[in-house]
Amino acid sequence: MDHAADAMHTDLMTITRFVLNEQSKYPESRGDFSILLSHIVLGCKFVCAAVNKAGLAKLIGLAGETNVQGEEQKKLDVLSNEVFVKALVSSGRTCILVSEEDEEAIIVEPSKRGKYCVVFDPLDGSSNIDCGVSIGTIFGIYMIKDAGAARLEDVLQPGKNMVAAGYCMYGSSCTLVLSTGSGVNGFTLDPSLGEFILTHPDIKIPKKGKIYSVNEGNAKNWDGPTAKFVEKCKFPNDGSPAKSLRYIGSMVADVHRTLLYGGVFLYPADKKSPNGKLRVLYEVFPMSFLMEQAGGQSFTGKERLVLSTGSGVNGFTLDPSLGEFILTHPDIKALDLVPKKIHERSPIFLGSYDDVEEIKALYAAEEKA
Ligand code: AFP
Repeated sequence: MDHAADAMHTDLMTITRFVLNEQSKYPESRGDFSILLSHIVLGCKFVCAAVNKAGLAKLIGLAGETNVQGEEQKKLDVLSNEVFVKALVSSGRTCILVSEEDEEAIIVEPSKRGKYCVVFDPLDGSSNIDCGVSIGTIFGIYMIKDAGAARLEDVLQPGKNMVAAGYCMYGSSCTLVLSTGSGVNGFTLDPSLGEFILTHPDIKIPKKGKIYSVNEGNAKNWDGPTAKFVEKCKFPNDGSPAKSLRYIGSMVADVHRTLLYGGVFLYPADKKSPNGKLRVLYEVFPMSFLMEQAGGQSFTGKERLVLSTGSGVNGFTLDPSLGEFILTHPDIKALDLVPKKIHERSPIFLGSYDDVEEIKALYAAEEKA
């Protein structure tokens, strides 16, 4: 009998045990984060069950409302949002919530407040629900010092200030991928136990990938660097093989594949949508955080412009002899972006380190030209 394999099957690392282990490394910790996470996990389990039952329970269909982006809301979006908001508020560990489905941020009433701000998309990719494609929940967590004085500005922070980020994918299996700032780990829901079990420890994205993932239907409106990059994926001029195209149109599923197999996911700016489509706080930041933690990188393509005001983090250095700010850091990361509005959008290029490096070089070349 293979006792080592047997031990693996009987000594289960659940997500709760994993987070408690992490917590024990910080003796001053009071367990607030573990409690918050257990409420997020509960929300994910609930949504997973609802997604699985959707066809049967006739949950699919319009709820008769549109969300703040003017998109049609489905019943499952409404339900998922309610579940997460209630789970997060009842944890007693949150003070500000920003949801893709709610126009305004929710400021938690003082008696239920804790020190964490959670930004989330309760059901991303919901236009795919009707055909059973993988969809997911995305979340990012900030921590503030004084929960009593919580203000909206507390969530308008760069993504690098997040203390944790993750997503849960409702697909052929239900997988929760989490980073608390020291690597990325993946947990799969064992339906018979009702527990997320560590199945993908210490995920590292391949340094270079063989896949690119983009909505090519927007190609006629792309800017030069995006068009050049995609052309190079298809017709490489350095002797390397052409990349494969994979695009689901559900960010969690596309990013999950990118994280595990390598390659690059892009939702660039185009002439019709100069800021791209994806939202900074609850799509771009959490996914960028995970990518960086897994050894990849993330770039917005236009960070230099956003940051050229000289406030906060930027890529310009004053040359005193010229009296001019010179571009010195053309590769500022997506996580440096400082959002001004809670539902702000940004272009995004994320994935394997070398692939994103190529995109950055194309933007830097255009900047120079
Ligand atoms: P929906 O939630 O409306 O399905 O949008 C999904 C999404 O926000 C993100 O998950 C995808 O990556 C992206 O939009 C797909 O957008 P396109 O349909 O324009 O390619």
